[in-house]
Amino acid sequence: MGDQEYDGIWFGGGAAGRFGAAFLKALGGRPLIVEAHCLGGECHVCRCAFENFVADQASMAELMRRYSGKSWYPEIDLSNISMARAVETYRKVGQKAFADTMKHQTEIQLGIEVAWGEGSIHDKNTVEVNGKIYKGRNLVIGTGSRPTLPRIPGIDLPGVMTYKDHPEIRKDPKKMVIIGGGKIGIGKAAMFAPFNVDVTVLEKCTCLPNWDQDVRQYVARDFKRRGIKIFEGVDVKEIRGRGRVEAVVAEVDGKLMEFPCDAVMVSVGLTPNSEVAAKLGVEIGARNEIVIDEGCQTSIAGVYAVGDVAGPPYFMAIARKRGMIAAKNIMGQNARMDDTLPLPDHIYLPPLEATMVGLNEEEARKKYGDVVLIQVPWGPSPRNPKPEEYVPGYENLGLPVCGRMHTLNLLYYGQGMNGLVKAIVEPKSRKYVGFHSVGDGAKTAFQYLSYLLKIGWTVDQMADLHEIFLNAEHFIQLSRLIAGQKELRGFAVQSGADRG
Ligand code: COM
Repeated sequence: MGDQEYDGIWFGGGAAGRFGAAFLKALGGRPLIVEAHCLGGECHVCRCAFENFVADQASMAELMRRYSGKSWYPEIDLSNISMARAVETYRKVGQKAFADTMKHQTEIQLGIEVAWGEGSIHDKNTVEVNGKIYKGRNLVIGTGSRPTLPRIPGIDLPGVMTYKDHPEIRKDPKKMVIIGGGKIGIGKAAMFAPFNVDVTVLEKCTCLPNWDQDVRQYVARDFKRRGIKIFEGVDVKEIRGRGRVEAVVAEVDGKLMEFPCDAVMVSVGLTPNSEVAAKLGVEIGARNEIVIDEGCQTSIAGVYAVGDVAGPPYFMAIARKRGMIAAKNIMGQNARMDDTLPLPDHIYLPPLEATMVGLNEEEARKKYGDVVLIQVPWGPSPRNPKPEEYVPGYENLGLPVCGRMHTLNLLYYGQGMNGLVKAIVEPKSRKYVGFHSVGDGAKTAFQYLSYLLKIGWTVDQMADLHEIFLNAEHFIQLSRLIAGQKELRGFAVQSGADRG
């Protein structure tokens, strides 16, 4: 290897490129990152970090609305709250601060070389940036993905946006239509609604199709209560407007309907940015992704693809892990993606959030027949509970959400606003097969629950852990309540009732 040659040129300094390059360096290799905009990719600009910020602001707004004038809270006037002002704060400080951190961490702390500028790939060993040629033994493409834009008339009208435009909002929408009820669309609906935005979600098939039925039902009820409308089985025909979006026209139950709006958020999926690699002749798949093997190697030796550009799952952890795997392989190891580790998933539902890992109940019943549910709330709900009212005789209804602010959800006891906890267990082996939660703060636990699923963690092992009570997900204490059962049947066997 010549002096000027890198072990790996990472084309794109997003999550996959940054973590991959860091790993390569840690293994003794010499990486170069080529990046035009900012290290860390879209995360802090308009995705994970940004969404986390917005969801947090939306949670505050929603809780203020709920608590206004109740218990010890004063009446709070929310008529002037503004999503545009919230994102302005992020734009002014958050985006820049995160960008600085990424730059400092990468270039100074880790000493990784970065060629700043729009690069072009000449061949698999040669990249040009600002007229300078860089040579590498390996090329790693990590150019990310972009929101998929369906071919609908009017898609280019001002006022039509995607997640990328969310931080750029300068004026609050009044009526927003969200096209697509996946995790991004549902999350955006829950983020905009607390800011006095009238939100309608139009979904072609079913919202959140892979999620557990109880979580989906929770979201449906919660949205209904909050006035967020959901239409499923909808075929969007057109976005209408003279010079700016004014309505979405869609076929619903065989009838054409018009949904007036002043903003449209399109969230129908992601398309990998693979065009940059086309001239190398790497295989491109049906989703426009660069096809890779389990070692992140493309169809051409010495060319790797990492992160979203290599197709789903589009998940930060996968992007970073793909980067790490490519780095190991460049350094002569034989690293493979471990697909035995279940991938958790998460949706922002301010003031709460939903998290899952493993099988949902339907999948678990299909696979194992009978399953045991460790679940709260569990059993019937009171008919017409009123705020600030205790309804006697209903166990568990106030339990799931025990985060700091949410303890005041006691005001809404029995009203189905406190989230849910659900673990699914295969009774013969006593092993968990899935965990689900709607709550606040539980996602941290799911990072580790994923590994417990992989190693076949049992109810009995869970009952041996040390919970820090009160906690965000309750799996330890709820499991302990039934772990003594010789033949595992859940709560029903103890109460004598069969309500599970
Ligand atoms: C986080 C992006 S903002 S990265 O994964 O740390 O590069």
